[in-house]
Amino acid sequence: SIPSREQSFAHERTGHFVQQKPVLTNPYEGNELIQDYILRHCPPEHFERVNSDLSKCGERIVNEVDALGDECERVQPYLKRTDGWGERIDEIVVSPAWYEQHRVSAEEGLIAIGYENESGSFSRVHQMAKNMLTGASSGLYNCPLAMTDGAAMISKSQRGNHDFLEEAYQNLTSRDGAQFWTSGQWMTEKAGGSDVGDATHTEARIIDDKNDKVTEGSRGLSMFYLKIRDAGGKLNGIQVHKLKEKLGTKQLPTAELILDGCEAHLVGEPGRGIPLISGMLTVTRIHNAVAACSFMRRMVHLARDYATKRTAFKKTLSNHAAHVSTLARMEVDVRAAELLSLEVSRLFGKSENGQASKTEQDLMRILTPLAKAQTAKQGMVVCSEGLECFGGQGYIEETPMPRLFRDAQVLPIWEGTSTVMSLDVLRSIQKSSGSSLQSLLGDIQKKLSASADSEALSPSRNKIATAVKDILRFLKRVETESMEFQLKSARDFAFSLAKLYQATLLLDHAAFTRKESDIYAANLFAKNRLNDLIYDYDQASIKNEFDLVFANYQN
Ligand code: UCC
Ligand code: FAD
Repeated sequence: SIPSREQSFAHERTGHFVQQKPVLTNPYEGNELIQDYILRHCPPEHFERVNSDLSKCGERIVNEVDALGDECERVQPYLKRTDGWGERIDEIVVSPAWYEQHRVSAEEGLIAIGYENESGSFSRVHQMAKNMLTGASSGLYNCPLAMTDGAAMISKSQRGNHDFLEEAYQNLTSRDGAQFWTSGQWMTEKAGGSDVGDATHTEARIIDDKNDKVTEGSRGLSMFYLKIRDAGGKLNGIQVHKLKEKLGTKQLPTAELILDGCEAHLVGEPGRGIPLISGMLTVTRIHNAVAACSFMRRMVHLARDYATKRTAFKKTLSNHAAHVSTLARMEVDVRAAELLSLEVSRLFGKSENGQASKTEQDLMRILTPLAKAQTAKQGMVVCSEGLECFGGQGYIEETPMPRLFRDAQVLPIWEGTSTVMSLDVLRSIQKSSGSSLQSLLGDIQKKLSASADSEALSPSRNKIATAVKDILRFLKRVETESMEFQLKSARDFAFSLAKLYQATLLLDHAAFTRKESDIYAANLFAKNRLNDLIYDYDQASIKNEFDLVFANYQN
């Protein structure tokens, strides 16, 4: 008889195994640190409103926003150069989900909260905490929102001098999706983005003015306000040269533009563009830190859930101490980043409302570049480690992990690279004749003393006290060194200060909550992260490092 198919062939069996997915749950309800921070700092009369707004937003993220964010990644923007008849239109086409993110952002008041000022100076914490929750689900809409916030802040402060900014201010801060505007921030030209003074080639001319002298360098830069389209809907002298192909941020169109015959209005004084835009950069750099927290927290949130669902070697990952230890280190880094970002937001709110003391203003100035640089680097590390926590699944494109990983990589680059931020830390110290640094060190001492009654926190306190002594010793020596030496050490110095301050915030937070997990987090961060502070070199290292890098280099 003829053998059956079953008997003749060996059949491959794929089995029925399907891995259970990690699930996103309400990101506010799942984040005790943000809740405790709000409990501590929110004026009691505003607490219920802020708390329930964040909780409701957390539900909306799970039920609506996160899926829109996924769609923004799937349906990416493209440039439509001409219409069907060949007329040049330079239209950047984005997904419907991108427009939905616009509506949601307006309705949730992701910009408006900072300007309605309902909770007074605490409104900025409320706003930034909300952006921290939504960011990872926003399909990178948090990028235009950051720049919108910067533009809203400038419009608010300058609208008394320029009538045309009133309309902008009203629209940039609207809660109505149809009225809400977003803004870009155009500083970088093809020649570069760090040294803006040298790299800017676009020239502005006053209409009918015959004087065409141009001032070179950053003293020749001014700020302008322009609308993208005229009343008839035509582009305002703007050509979209191309959309960039990027490693990440694929949801977000990034274009090279040519401004030719573009009508723009001068804002502020001619030649004062850099100092004026610096205020805007403060806002966008805080958003950058907030975005880093959002991406990291999402990785940890999903990795924690996955650890309870994925089994290897007969146990869930949550029962493998080595895996939990990896998660714990990520958790501590995220907490440190969240505390630093919330603290800068709190100081920013106080400073805007005229309630910041001199010390708080100093802190705000020096902590902004420190927070931008440090959280961006932490974001990359945590998103990379987080991806690995899912094993091969972390590498699968349809999951959120590759997107978070790619998008985190931009955070140290745009809004000023890590080195540019470190130089800004030095600028803040020099401009304040040392006062910003003294305020920072003074605040650390204050927080050390305030926690003195907690024996459980002594490991963290001792580590911080030793690191402060080392930094003071280094600063004493630096005074006698060359400018080149100071610039060389700026970056390591900035990261050391940032970690030191993060350790201090964790200590201070634990001293407030007295929760065992917070105490453990403070001690663990101090133990792991204050060990590798490197800022102490000698002058010879400049030449030694040059020789090391360029050994055998031939061009
Ligand atoms: O990348 C961009 C957008 C990306 C998307 C945004 C998303 C955000 C988060 C979303 C997450 C998903 S927009 C491009 C960003 N570009 C930058 O950040 C530029 C980086 N380069 C710098 O920051 C440089 O340090 C420059 C351009 C500021 C250097 O310019 P100068 O002119 O050489 O610097 P000076 O001479 O030191 O400073 C000129 C003046 C001084 O004031 P005066 O004239 O009164 O003495 C400085 O004190 O500007 C003042 N100044 C500042 N003031 C400079 N920096 C600051 C500051 N940070 N704060 C206050
Ligand atoms: P460079 O300045 O060439 O930096 C190269 C390296 O040199 C870096 O490691 C840097 O740290 C180092 N370096 C530079 N100066 C010094 C120094 N003095 N000492 C020591 N080291 C130094 N710009 C906008 O204006 N608007 C936008 O909307 C915008 N969107 C962007 C979107 C994306 C996805 C990206 C990637 C960039 C965007 N940018 C935008 C530009 C961005 O702000 C710049 O790329 C960034 O500021 C860095 O400038 P650069 O590319 O010229 O790098």
